Amino acid sequence: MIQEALSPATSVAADLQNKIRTKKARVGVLGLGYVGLPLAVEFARAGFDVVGIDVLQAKVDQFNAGHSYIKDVPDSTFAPLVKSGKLRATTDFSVIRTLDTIDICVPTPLRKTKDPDMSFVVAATEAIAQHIHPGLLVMLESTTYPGTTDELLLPKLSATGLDVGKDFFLCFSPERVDPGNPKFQTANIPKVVGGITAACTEMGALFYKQALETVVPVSSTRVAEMVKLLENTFRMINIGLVNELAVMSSRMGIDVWEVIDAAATKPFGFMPFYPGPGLGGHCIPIDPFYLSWKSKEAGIEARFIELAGHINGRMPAFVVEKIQNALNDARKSVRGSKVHILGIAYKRDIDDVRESPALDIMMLLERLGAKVSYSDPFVDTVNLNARVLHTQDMFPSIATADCVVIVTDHTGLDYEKVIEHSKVIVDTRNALKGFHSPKIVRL
Ligand code: SAJ
Repeated sequence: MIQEALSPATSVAADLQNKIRTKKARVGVLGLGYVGLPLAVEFARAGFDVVGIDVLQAKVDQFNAGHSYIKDVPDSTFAPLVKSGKLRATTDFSVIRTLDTIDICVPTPLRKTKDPDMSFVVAATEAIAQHIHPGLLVMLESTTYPGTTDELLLPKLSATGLDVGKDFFLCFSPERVDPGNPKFQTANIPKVVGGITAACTEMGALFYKQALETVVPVSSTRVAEMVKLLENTFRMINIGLVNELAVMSSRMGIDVWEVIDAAATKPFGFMPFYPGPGLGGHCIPIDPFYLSWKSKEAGIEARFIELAGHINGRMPAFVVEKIQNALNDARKSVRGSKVHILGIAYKRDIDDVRESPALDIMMLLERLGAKVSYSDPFVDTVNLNARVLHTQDMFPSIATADCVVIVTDHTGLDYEKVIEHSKVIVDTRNALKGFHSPKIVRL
């Protein structure tokens, strides 16, 4: 039981535990994006008073007007919580003085030089240090390199004179939000949590248990930080493997999609990944480089990650090569040809274009002199080479294009009609699985 684990001297801990158990703890979430907003909602739904903190006044205003800007949280859930007063937002960080817990859910992007940009985490930590008080539970959720919590956050928070594990509690708990996932959302995704001390871990686990279905305590913040990096590096490496297999199979005249489908019949010891035009999103192409950056500091070269990054990074060029060959077979040069891209979001059925390989493909095509256009039902406009492109009506664009390229396989498109109206179509996602036509060029 938690009680035995804490010495009587930590009445601060006992008091905080009690507030958490009785749901009287005042919960804070710093950073109201696709991680923070759903987390705030879960704790408000569990009965806590929750304050969201964000630096963007526009976000705070929308939040307080009861409008959820996160697709996974419908207004029908969100608005009543705001209306009831259980959920509110502010840009005023001094509210931290009144809080009992605070979750940091701010971005951890990569700089162009592929090293971590910790500026958002540092700013959040410094704000918390400014308003910290005895009895505060601090949890970092942003994906980061192992060592961040103990090397970056702990010194800043301890410099206030408070003792970690006694006066305040500090944990890392990786966010595992998968935007748009119909089956797994914040409440039912198992929650890993590791603290600086055992008392911290137990406090963090007690906290998350109040609102989330499954909590997985681990022995330290570094273990918890590494868990998330393993999860996403696993994906990135395996996607790199099948992308390399796709390039090999293309040269050997083998249908890589058929190979993977047949391998996936193995009922154990195999998990299918699929080749594609490259790696997009704000997790998979980014997170593994947090690990390789940190491992370099430990004198170890993360060769798997670097190699997979190279292979995945080359896929847009491989797709353009396929397009060039398809046009060549039609006795057309890329220069002057009209190439129409179907789908530019980084994965199907979402509107996010961050790191999308479609943008790389379009830039490469323009550099070769092609006239590029796109249709994407989820993405109205996109910035390309300092220009704003708008999504075009699909079928009129396809009819006049010299080559159509499926880069994102959004569901619900009439692919049979797409084939019918295309002169030639490069399919980078096997969206045309089961269709047979000489017009189709598969990855
Ligand atoms: N991709 C492939 N082949 C695959 C799978 C993905 O080329 O077999 C591409 C996608 O098209 C996309 C990129 O990789 O461009 C990333 O796709 P993803 O399916 O990994 O989706 P993400 O980036 O939204 O990853 C998130 C992650 N969630 C968190 O970090 C909390 C990841 O851990 C999830 O496993 C993933 O969603 C998921 O399963 O959907």
